[in-house]
Amino acid sequence: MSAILDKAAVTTEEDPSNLTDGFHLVIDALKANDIDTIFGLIGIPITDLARLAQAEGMRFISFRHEQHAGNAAAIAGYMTQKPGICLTVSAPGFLNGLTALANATTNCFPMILISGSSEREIVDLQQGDYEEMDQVNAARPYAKASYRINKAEDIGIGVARAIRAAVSGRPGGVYLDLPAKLLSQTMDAAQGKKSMVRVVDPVPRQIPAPDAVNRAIDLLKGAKRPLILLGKGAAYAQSDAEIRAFVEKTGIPYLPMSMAKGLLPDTHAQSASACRSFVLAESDVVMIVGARLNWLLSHGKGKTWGGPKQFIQVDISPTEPDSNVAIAAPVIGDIGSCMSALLAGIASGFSKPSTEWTGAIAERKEKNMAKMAATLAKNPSPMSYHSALRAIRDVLKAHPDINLVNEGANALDFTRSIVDQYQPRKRFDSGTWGIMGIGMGYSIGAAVVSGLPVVAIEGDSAFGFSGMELETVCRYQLPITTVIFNNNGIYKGCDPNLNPNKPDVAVTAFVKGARYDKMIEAFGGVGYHVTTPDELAQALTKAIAAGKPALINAVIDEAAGTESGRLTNLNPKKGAAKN
Ligand code: ADP
Ligand code: TZD
Ligand code: MG
Repeated sequence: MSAILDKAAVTTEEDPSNLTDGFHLVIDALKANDIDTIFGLIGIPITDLARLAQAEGMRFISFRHEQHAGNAAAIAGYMTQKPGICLTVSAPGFLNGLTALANATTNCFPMILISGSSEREIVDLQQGDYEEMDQVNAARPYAKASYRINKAEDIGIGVARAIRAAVSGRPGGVYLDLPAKLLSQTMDAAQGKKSMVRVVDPVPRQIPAPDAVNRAIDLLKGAKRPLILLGKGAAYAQSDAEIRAFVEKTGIPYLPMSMAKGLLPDTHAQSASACRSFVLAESDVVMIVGARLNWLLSHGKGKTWGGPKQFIQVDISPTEPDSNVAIAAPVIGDIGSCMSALLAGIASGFSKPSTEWTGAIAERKEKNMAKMAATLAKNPSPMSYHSALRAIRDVLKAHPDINLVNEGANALDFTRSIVDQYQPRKRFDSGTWGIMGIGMGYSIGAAVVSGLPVVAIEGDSAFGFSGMELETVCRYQLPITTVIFNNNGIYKGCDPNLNPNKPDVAVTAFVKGARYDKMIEAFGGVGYHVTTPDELAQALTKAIAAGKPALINAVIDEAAGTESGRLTNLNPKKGAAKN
């Protein structure tokens, strides 16, 4: 046990029991703000900080790679509106965590990456310190804010500043740099206690302007073919009742973005998910709630969006409207306050959309769903994405509160469209970047924060980015079932090497018939190897019931996927040039 855990071991001329140090002050500052969990990976200079956190009653979830600790922190932030905390060592550990910090910022998830750093004097003169790096500046472009605390007496205010920066307004990632020297600095314990800051109202309500609300309602009232688009900002806002009331009282059809699935149950009569292209193209007024018109929505223009349209945008960020197309009615504020104001605005009367519009949607929906049902009913061998997902969908129907983590290309696209969500903030996926590697980090974060089971549906490539964290899953005995959609590679496992004279396999191909189920067995978890939908359903049912670490290796037809999944249009193809 380290000396730092023993306050009396801090030696000084004065009475040592009256002293505290940077280590204790950091933990006290986090605890003062009800932060009870740290995700991280230890080493110089933060090992004792992690030990102390544990000793002082916090949970420290210790990972095998910082990126996954960072992803766990980010998803914890998204689920709770409190910043998730990731703790790493200097330079390489910090950089490993930085991908997660940047991903959190991109997705508007609140998190704080805290890294230890080396001697300022040596780093700044570039004299070659152990793990030397100017971390504050390296983090700045990828974070909402980047701070360094240099004095023990500033730890309280520094941590408060980081928390407020992460969760207020549009949430995002914050970097907090703790030099080694700061951690061992001592100060009077009573003064230290006084320097602690509990952040008052860290997520302040932001009430929209009444004229902005009226403008939006007027536009909606004049619409012939209105549509509501719900994004993950709407899920994050935890204003589920207001959003549902607004959707149901107006009778306007809605489309959830992938992580907004479940905000209203996917089986809701007003969901237009089954005819997404139709409603995007045909709508005349679109109200966007907590979503951005980025690439995921074709930037609000082009063929996807069909004829002329007017947009209402409900968002906390005043600079989001007009980022891609003109927004006729921006409503700026937090979604809870905005939806309440909009609800009040329609209280005096709102005519539901015409049956011409809702009927056309219902007709298309029915047709598309019948077509999908026929595809899902097939039982090819080896399994297709569809037959495997039919089995998973049916099992998960009985577990509406399960956390679903999802990444891959085809494994992501098909799961999103086939597996229904019934509750808000239960689907966590590759998000705004389409990033691979969030699988085990998000799963661990979701399991730790919710105490509920997680099912991670992973492409075999996607899983590889974080696969070593299976050991972490097993070490903490988390109720996580990982399902690998094993098609022997990226997008497809059967592509040829275009050069017939070289022995290497194609750039997309992996070892054929890999047994990922054996990986989890190495750490004491339960592995399943399945080749049919029935076997998959049985294994998943058993694994969820057991509530213990499990991995199901589901063999999928290696020819079933398409390159880049749904994103074929973004993938530049070589032209006429030979090879
Ligand atoms: P999606 O990927 O689901 O389309 P995005 O991440 O692109 O969603 O958009 C989320 C949006 O939600 C961001 O523009 C962000 O500013 C906004 N947002 C986040 N939290 C809130 C909140 N509490 N109130 C209002 N808007 C929010
Ligand atoms: N690296 C990172 C960090 N993110 C990425 N998105 C990619 C690489 C590129 N990429 C995708 O966009 S999807 C994907 C990669 C490597 C993996 C697809 O293969 P999979 O899924 O096995 O996970 P399917 O089911 O075979 O399509
Ligand atoms: Mg694959």
